[in-house]
Amino acid sequence: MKLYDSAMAPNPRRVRIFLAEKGIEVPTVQVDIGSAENRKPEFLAKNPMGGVPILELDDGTYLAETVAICRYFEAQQPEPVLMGIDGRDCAIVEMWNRRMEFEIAQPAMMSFRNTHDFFKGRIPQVPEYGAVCKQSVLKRLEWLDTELSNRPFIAGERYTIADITALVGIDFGRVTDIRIAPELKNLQRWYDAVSSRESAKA
Ligand SMILES: N[C@@H](CCC(=O)N[C@@H](CS)C(=O)NCC(=O)O)C(=O)O
Repeated sequence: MKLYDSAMAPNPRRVRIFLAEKGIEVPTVQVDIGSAENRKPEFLAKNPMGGVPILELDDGTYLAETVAICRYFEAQQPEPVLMGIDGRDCAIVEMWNRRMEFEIAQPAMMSFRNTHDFFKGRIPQVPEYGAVCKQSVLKRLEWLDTELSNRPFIAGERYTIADITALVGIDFGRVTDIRIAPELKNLQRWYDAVSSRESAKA
């Protein structure tokens, strides 16, 4: 088994944190997205979408999509449970993880992709869209602060994949100056707790 990883990129970090929480070690191959290695035919043969992470299984299967890779490891090693304990709980965790993807992590990445020199000439950039995404994340952080007034973690009483997605999205937002405003005390309390876990170093 091999994880195609990229040290600076947010989605691979989500998988690395997930693995660290489970105490699973997987050999990694660094993909240099700076030199667009992920857009070369050899990589596209593994993942036609051209994104990292990818997990190569021992039977030669390539799994792409961060959540699909996490789902694989959750099934292989359920403890500690990060994606829900029963049907109801799995649905709640999924609801929150999707919200963290769609409302925080994805727009933070879009803010970067549409405004940063890194992607100039690689993808069509619409800087105005990047600016809208940034403002949208900032509004959603205010909302998340109110949600976190009555529970320790994003999806409830336990740390889950939704916390990983939100943490990585917020950390990545720093590249385009997305920050937790000082008045968002609940969010800051949550951020301090999740970012001080050993797994956050992954
Ligand atoms: N939907 C995919 C997104 C994968 C993705 O976009 N990965 C980024 C890194 S965070 C990437 O490979 N970027 C380089 C590029 O698009 O050229 C997932 O959830 O894993």
